[in-house]
Amino acid sequence: MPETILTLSEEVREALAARRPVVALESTIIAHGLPRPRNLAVARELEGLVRSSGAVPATIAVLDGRPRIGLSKEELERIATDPDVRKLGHRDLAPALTSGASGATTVSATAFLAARAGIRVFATGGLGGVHREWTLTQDESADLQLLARTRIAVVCAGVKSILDVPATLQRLETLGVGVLGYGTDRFPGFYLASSGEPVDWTVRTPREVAEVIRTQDALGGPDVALIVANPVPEDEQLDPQLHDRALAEALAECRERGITGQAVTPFLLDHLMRRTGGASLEANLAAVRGNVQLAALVAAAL
Ligand code: PSU
Ligand code: MN
Repeated sequence: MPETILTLSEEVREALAARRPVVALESTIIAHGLPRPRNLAVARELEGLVRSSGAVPATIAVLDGRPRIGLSKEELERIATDPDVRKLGHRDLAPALTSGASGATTVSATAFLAARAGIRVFATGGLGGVHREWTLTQDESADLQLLARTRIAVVCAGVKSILDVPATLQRLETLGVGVLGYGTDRFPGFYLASSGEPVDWTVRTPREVAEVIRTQDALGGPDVALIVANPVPEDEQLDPQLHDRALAEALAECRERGITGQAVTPFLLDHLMRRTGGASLEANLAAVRGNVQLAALVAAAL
């Protein structure tokens, strides 16, 4: 993609040219996944954690119709505070660019743009996936299909527990997306250290993850993502019983209010946060912090 379409910050461009470690970060979690004004503090904190772990952060968003890879302080602030910032999946990019819109990028749009910019490692909280009641709504996040066509390693705490986790794991298998458990043989449960579902492959160090990425590159074959599933530390997870209660309520309310489409994920995340007295937010943040740090170490090991 020509640079006239993709705008890299000077820092990111220099780091990539010098083959220094770079970690892509998504912006939907900032604009639509976290409450204000905490979201801006978190956005800055995550960039700081990437730096202190030895890599350059590249937060990705679309501003005034231009995809930005790496944001200035002011641009990050805009994403966190401007109420008109939209939520952009990868299918939204062309119309957003054409109309000069501004938007935060989801996992699908971020992974797409990061790969175009030549970034190999991406950190987020939890991936989108197959929603519960999929048979009624056909709601499956575009994250999965995009990751099935994009060569990038995504460090995440599993998929959001608001989803149908076994169905999502099955879909990842069907799509041929590799999943590594980091220090665990259980797939993480986003707010919870474990979803209870098994993973087939366990790795224990950033170097091992980097070796799998290198082997994938050496092997060639279709461009496909590698998911590095990194659990939230058990002492920082949400109380599992509180989680199950609050989630059942949130799902019921979502159904009663007839919320659909892009609004579903932000609604459920926000409802859970209020219902758990903020505890789900703390677990979410603990997971994301761990992920950005691990992603930086993996990028450095690469
Ligand atoms: N993880 C979080 N908070 C979020 C998201 C993920 O901790 O807000 C966002 C990601 O950007 C992900 C999106 O790509 O939710 C999925 O939304 P949907 O289900 O509408 O595809
Ligand atoms: Mn959806």
